[in-house]
Amino acid sequence: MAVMMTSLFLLSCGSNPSAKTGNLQETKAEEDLITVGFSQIGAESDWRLACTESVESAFTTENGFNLIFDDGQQKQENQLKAIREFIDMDVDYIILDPITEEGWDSALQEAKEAGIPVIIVDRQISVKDDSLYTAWVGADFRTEGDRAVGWLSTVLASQKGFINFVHIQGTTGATAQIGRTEALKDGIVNHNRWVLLAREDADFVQAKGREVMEDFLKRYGSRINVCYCENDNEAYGALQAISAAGYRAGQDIDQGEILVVSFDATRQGLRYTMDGSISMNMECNPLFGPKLTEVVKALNRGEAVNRITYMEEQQFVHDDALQSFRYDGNAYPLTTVTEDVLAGRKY
Ligand code: GZL
Ligand code: ZN
Repeated sequence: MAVMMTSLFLLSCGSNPSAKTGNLQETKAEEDLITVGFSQIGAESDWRLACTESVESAFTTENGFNLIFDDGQQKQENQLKAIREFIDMDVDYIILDPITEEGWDSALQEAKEAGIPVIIVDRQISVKDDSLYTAWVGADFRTEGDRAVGWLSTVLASQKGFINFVHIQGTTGATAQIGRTEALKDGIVNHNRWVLLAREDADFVQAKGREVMEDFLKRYGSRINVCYCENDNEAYGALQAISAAGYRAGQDIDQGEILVVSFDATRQGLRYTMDGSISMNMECNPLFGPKLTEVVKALNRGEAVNRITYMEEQQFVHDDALQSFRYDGNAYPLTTVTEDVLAGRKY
């Protein structure tokens, strides 16, 4: 990151001697660009890569931006360091995707004192002074969880006995984890036959999802009826553990199948939802780029912007009872559905 920052620093501060004698028009064009520092969490999941790609393809020089990207490698201290480097570089705007909600007050206070507006994307932050950020664009994670639990409530309604859940959580303290976890906690309270066997943080990554599910299967084996994964990469890991232990993922829990639900609805996640390995997938839309450019350009024109902007999200269902794959009000027969129904989905 330091190397990339330094080269961009030279470029943007014009201390590179050739820039002085270079084509003035070009330097002028550079000065017209809106310089945006983007602190991204990391590259932990397919969803995250799609999020990064969306921002990078929207914040282009052709579109009037000079984007400085920093990969926080899943560590808050790296993100805090990037924010302070953006301040030193005197960027025009800072966009932050915060790994967890706490711990941003002092760095964002420094940005405020430097007169640099901050936009939060994806997950949320919890700060004492709400003026430390201007806008947030993201998903309503609690609603995502409630919609997942709502689907489970209908598909499990016919079950007579107790239904045993294992819960693979995302990064503790991330807004996505908080919303999706609280929804299941309430679901278990509201369904007297739902039982939680175990809950564990797998950091939204596949390897930990597999490790956690291997442990759950060792401890509970065929008692497990439902596996609630807080993102697709954890679900991929859980599916590996399920088949390696000789179990099957599916909706026929009376026959010992393990019903897996997930979040993100990435392309691979939807492939598993079509074949029934995942039974329900709640979309978490990562395509923030265009909305974020609108917010920055509006601010740059001195216009007010919405403080909160939610992304549109759909629920994808593998319906064994009706033998169909459903989303967006459409039902595709399981026997003939192909990936073509996902046309246009970029992630
Ligand atoms: C949700 C996002 C989560 C995704 C995971 O908006 O923060 O982080 O659900 C990603 O895939 O790692
Ligand atoms: Zn099926």
